[in-house]
Amino acid sequence: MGQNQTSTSQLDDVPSDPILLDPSQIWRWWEESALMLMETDLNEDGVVNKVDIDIVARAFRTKPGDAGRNPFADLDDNDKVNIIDISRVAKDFGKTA
Ligand SMILES: [Ca+2]
Ligand SMILES: [Ca+2]
Repeated sequence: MGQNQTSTSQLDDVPSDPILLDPSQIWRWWEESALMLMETDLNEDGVVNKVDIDIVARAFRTKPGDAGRNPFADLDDNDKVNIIDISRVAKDFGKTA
């Protein structure tokens, strides 16, 4: 009961009544979402998929200065490419810009 709310929106961050929103808020939200997408869309083809996971996987366990180091693969900027970075891409898997 009451659980049957398959709403049209999967965008939980967006207030249910967009008409009340200031347009600048919508833009800010949109820009933030786009930014998040770009972060895990490592080859910037507009979709987060296996290719992007491969990019992180290839840089796995690299540190700054290592061969194969890819700064973009270090998504949380802790100077290590590890499972946390891979899981970030995995979380966005299938998303499109
Ligand atoms: Ca991609
Ligand atoms: Ca990292």
